[in-house]
Amino acid sequence: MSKYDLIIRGGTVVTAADTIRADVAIHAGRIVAVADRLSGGTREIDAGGLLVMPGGIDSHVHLAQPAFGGPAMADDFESGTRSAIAGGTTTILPFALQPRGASLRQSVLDYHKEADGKSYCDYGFHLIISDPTPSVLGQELPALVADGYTSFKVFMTYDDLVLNDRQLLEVFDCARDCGALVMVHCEGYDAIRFMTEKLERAGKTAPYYHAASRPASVEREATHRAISHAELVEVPIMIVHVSGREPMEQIRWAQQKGLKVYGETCPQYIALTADDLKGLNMDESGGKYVCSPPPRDRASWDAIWEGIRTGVFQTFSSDHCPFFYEGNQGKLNPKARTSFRWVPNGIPGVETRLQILFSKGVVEGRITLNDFVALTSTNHAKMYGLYPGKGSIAPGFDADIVIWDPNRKETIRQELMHHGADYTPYEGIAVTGWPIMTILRGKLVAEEGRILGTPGRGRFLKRSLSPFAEPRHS
Ligand code: DUC
Ligand code: ZN
Ligand code: ZN
Repeated sequence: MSKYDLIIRGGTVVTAADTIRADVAIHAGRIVAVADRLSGGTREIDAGGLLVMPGGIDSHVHLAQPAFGGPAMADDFESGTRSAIAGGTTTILPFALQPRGASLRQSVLDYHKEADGKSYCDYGFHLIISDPTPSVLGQELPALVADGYTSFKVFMTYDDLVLNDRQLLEVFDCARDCGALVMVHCEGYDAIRFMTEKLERAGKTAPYYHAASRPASVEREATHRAISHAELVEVPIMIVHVSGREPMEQIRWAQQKGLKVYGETCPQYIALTADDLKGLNMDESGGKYVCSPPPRDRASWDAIWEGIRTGVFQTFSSDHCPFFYEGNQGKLNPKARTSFRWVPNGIPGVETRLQILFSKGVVEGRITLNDFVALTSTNHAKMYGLYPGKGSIAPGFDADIVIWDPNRKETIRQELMHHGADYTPYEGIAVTGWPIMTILRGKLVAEEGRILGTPGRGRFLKRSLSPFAEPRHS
């Protein structure tokens, strides 16, 4: 009988720390050996000339979420996780959103129903707290954190989600008490409302004005406010989807003060600009790029790279939040044509996250291979209570692996995608570096765009408390 189920032979194994030529042996879904020359596998994969990296972990994904005030999402758990594995990602952390007035526990159960039996990759849930009542903060949230939902997101904007300052403080305080990590969407509600109404009064309703309605100052102000509240309560926070210099500098300032403030950024902030929202002659095709915070400009790309290179950002996530472009559920729905404010807010990206960072980061010489692994996998596992177990290639870790061709040139296009959306906002972007095989707990689940896994193979992950959520003074 063979000693191992699978040996990945002859590749270059890359972790957040090391780059080595080695074979990887897998047994019963786990990595059991990484060594110069291994033998005794039932099956072998020749990875000569290829990189062998931890499968991507995408800690910011929205699936089957009743839209930010609008139509149904383009991805359920089946299509969204299919897209993830096709792109080399083996674990995602989507959100379980609490609608106002609803029980948090019931909301979590509802999302489990959406995901159970449908997922191609492993998944956990962050919570979204929209209604921090005394019973939510006193009972439901601490119980859910104890049950393995150890992080949650709060919003400083959107009619249905926004928390006021007092509520933010209450929620931060609760997170501190139960050891959860808080993710904060930093854009100021009142400023956006003010700008939106002013633009609409001036007839400026095309998708492009979405960006004008929430400029960098709005994100900077909210970032600073969130940091100040977190400082008051002495709770660590993660500022998600940072779009450019001004919020990046707020996070850096906080980190230099010694506060536990972390940062996440996303492909749209190094690959898209607000000009994409103009579409052709300011027509509705700009709606394809409507997401929040909006993409800014090329100088912002440079600021994001500065933040990535200097360690201001720990995670690079997709913020996959897919909507159709065409049709009544899409970005072109009749109401959305009346004003940018009704365009469903979000873009797909779980399948193209790795390629964009690899190409613009590693191939263009901005980051190392090890940085790439840290930013796309290891740091997500560490930040959100999945480490050890996920996020590296070493004995004892789940055999979640992407085998990657660093030289393969491709152009991102919709026909290559496996998501439910009818477009990709990254259409036409040329990249170098592409996933060849995706392995989930030892099983080959995607190869060269072909899906070999099955829905339901992905497991729910109960997560530990994050060491990054421990208060500074504890
Ligand atoms: N925030 C997200 O995290 N995703 C999509 C839209 C938004 O506002
Ligand atoms: Zn957000
Ligand atoms: Zn998001």
